[in-house]
Amino acid sequence: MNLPAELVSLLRACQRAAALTGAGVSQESGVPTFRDSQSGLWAQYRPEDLATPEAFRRHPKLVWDWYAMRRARADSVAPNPGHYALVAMARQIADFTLITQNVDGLHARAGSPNVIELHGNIRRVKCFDCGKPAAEWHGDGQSVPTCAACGGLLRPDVVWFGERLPPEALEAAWAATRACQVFFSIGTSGLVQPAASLAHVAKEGGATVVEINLEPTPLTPWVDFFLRGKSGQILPALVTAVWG
Ligand code: BV8
Ligand code: ZN
Repeated sequence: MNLPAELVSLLRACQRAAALTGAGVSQESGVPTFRDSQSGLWAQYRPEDLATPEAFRRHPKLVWDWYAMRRARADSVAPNPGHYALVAMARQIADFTLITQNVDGLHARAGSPNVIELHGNIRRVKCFDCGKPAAEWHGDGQSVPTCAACGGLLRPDVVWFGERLPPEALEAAWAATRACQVFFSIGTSGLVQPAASLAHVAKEGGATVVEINLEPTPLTPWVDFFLRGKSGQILPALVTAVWG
């Protein structure tokens, strides 16, 4: 893979970097992206129509089951070489911050420390009414489990459309993005806000922006380097080219 020599030498000297990942980095692990057509039972639904508080209020069992299926799939797959390359990169760059939109927990399973999860984590469950986390729950398959503290319905601890991102995660992401010398946008279509604004914040802060994606996105015209291809192939090649 021919990687730009300028980027390789830039990364060798880099002290502060940030990376934002999207569903594309989990695609090679077997987790469908949002842009992929939903498979099977879910073919007739759009994620934007299920990942909302309104959808949960209207059809709690349908939404709960959709996440139960996605949680089971996340548990059944493994991190891919792209996840592991980001662990290696964090060991080489003094100040490296990994920010993800993904809720599958694969970065942590690959060994990335301190992942900033902008949109929560599908493995965590909390009460829709009182917000109390639920360490365990007993789904009988017929009804949505309820909160031990208040009897409210349990929900996945993810950020739905129309919901606020966790303020501390968003603040940490903005701070790392403003401070970095190199910003990676990896496997994301860059359509969902406010995550999609991070690359522009990095650019305004004078960082070099590197995009890794199978295809161009709305961000591509703005970036300094666009590495077209699979993140599971490009990231390991980049780590080898820069740090051996
Ligand atoms: C908020 C968790 C306000 C849940 C997610 C107009 C109308 C309505 C709303 C809005 C609007 N305009 C803006 C909004 C706000 C909305 C938004 O941005 N909507 C979009 C659709 C326009 N944003 C929100 O609602 C956010 N909250 O704004 O709150 C507020 C403020 C104060 C007080 C109260 C409220 C919340 C957004 C978070 C939503 N939750 N996920 C769940 O997972 O179920 S978003 C979810 O979708 C993901 O987390 C991710 O962020 C997004 C999918 O994006 P990607 O990760 O990029 O994945 P995608 O499939 O799109 O693309 C994959 C890419 O990978 C592709 O480019 C592909 O080419 C590439 N690829 C594929 N394979 C590979 C690859 N690349 C490399 N290698 C490969 N192998
Ligand atoms: Zn409760």
